[in-house]
Amino acid sequence: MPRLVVVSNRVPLPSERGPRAGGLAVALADALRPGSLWFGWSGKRGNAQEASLQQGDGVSYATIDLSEAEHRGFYVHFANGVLWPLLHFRLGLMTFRSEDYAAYRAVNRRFAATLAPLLRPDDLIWVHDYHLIPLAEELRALGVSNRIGFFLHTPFVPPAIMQALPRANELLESLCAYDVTGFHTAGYQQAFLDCVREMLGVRPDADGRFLWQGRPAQAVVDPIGIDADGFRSCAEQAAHSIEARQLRESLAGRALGIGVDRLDYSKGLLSRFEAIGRLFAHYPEHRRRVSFLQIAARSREEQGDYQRLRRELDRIVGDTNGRYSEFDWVPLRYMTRAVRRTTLAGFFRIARLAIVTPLRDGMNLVAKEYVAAQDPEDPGVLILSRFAGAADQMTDALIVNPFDAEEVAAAIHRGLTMGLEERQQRWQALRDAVWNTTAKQYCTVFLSYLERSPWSEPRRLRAAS
Ligand code: GDG
Repeated sequence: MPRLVVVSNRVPLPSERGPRAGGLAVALADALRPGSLWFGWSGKRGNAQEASLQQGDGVSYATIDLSEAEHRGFYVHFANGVLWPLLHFRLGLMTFRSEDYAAYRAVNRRFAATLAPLLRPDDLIWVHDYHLIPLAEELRALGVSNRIGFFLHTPFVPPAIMQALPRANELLESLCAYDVTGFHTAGYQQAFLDCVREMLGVRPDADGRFLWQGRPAQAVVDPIGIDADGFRSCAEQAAHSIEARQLRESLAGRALGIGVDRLDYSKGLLSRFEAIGRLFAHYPEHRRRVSFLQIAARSREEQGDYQRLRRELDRIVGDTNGRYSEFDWVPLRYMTRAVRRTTLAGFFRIARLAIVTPLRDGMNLVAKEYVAAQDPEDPGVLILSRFAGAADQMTDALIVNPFDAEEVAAAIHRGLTMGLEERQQRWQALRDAVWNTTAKQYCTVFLSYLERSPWSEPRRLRAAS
């Protein structure tokens, strides 16, 4: 069996797994068989040039530090200041500077130069996310001929948006250097194929395959999921934890509505809070009967857009609470600290509804975690943005337009007043969706595409296209 080499910008080192443990580490747990290698940034800033090695659970971790300048140009300015807003349809927040783009390409080149000597000829290489789009091209330039796959965790944008990015063609060409490129939804795959067709003149077939510079490439759909069984049993236990008991007591019999998101403009927190205000304005019967808890762990604090968002959120939370609070009831509890994953699972189980209303989101795992955590006898209601990738599969949620605060307020009202039978029916359908596309399946599907990629048979594909 070939060795799996995972590459991601940030490596979740076993020595430093804190309260945020989860995300990619959980999603890839099954694929990371003993002997696998995970390569990427250590999260530290420094000038050491060599990779530092660490072992944990049979997996090897090789990380490099980024210099201050690399961190600023590659990570803060280009990856998070250009690609993140672009891929979330927020062109107005995109600030392109050619020197940041140069830093982005240079860091990818450095990743490739440090990784290449660690590779074996039959390794399967799986690269994650928008920080590392040029990595395969850089590895190929060093003579690496292994199969290399790429998975994009964000949405992909149609040509009309992609064309706003200076040097967009170069980045599209870089993506074409991968054997397999994976997306969460058919819509993102289609947008990518439209871009390569219109902007690079490529002619993909019905299975998303095409030839690029004589090499076959394929765009595939592979929705990410969670360890649903694991999360369910975690939630069952955590519902009896001290934190869950304290939360329940503090509610004094009121319903709980929960939101859990990184503090990010893509997550739609401002319009969510606006909708909560409108709920109390238009449906006053819910005053004193429901409390909302928003956990919004701070992220990317070095970015001005995130600092501004935080100030705006502070203001709207203060405004909503000032307007509707009673001396013994606060409508909106808001914390910007991360909580432990088990605590979160227990909170999900207690919550009568979850509000997952990103303005754009590649998938959104919180929606899946909330469903997995529910008590089948008395499940809660999921309110889900139509612009989350998860909405493709979770069609039995209350699907809303997150830009429409009135519609979201009406959905919250509907969720809070929904009868047990409808809640159970909806939850059963959602449960099927969550258990049909688990983390394990996500890995199996991607790796089987990569293992089957026809890179050694270019002539056959050329004849077919
Ligand atoms: C990107 C894409 C795509 C959140 N707060 C805390 C905490 N979390 C956990 C959640 C969930 C994860 O973090 C967040 O995942 P999401 O999928 O919701 O969003 P992104 O971080 O933006 O992830 C997204 C994902 O990649 C995977 O492909 O779904 O669309 O944007 O697991 O529970 N965990 C803990 N404390 C917190 O305070 N422990």
